Amino acid sequence: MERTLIIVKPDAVQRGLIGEIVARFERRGLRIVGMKFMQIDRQLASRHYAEHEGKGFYESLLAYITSAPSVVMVLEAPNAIELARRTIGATKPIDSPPGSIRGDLGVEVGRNLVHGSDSAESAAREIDLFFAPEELVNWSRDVDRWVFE
Ligand code: D4T
Repeated sequence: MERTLIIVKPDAVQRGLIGEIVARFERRGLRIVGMKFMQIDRQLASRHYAEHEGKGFYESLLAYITSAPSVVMVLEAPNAIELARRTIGATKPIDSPPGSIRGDLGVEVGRNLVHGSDSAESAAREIDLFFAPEELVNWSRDVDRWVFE
């Protein structure tokens, strides 16, 4: 089992797309083990995006992610990180195939709707950043044997 951190970003929340986006991960078969509605503050945003500090888009990235509430989730499945990345699409919506979240719903890189961890190291760091251990629920679904081999 692998875990990944997903952020349904402020543009998606403002556009009323929380349900649409969560449903795509749910339908695919990823198991939700944590979820909360929160407004990300600048300190948390700068820790999350530390690797981009100093880049040209850094300030607008922080302004965007802190501009309105987000939904933050931890999802679980075998290969959850790659599954979620492919469900999300490429960083730029224009490079994202139809069928992906960004390919179906997005236009610009600075309004790309959703974040997903890009490696096992990032996932561990990001999950720890956004969730206390007791906020994550270890459980199994009755349907799991029809989704996981
Ligand atoms: P996130 O991290 O938001 O899921 O996006 P990605 O994992 O797909 O892409 P990333 O880390 O390379 O970029 C983080 C974030 O910065 C924005 N961005 C990126 C931007 O506004 N302009 C740019 O040129 C790039 C490369 C979009 C996502």
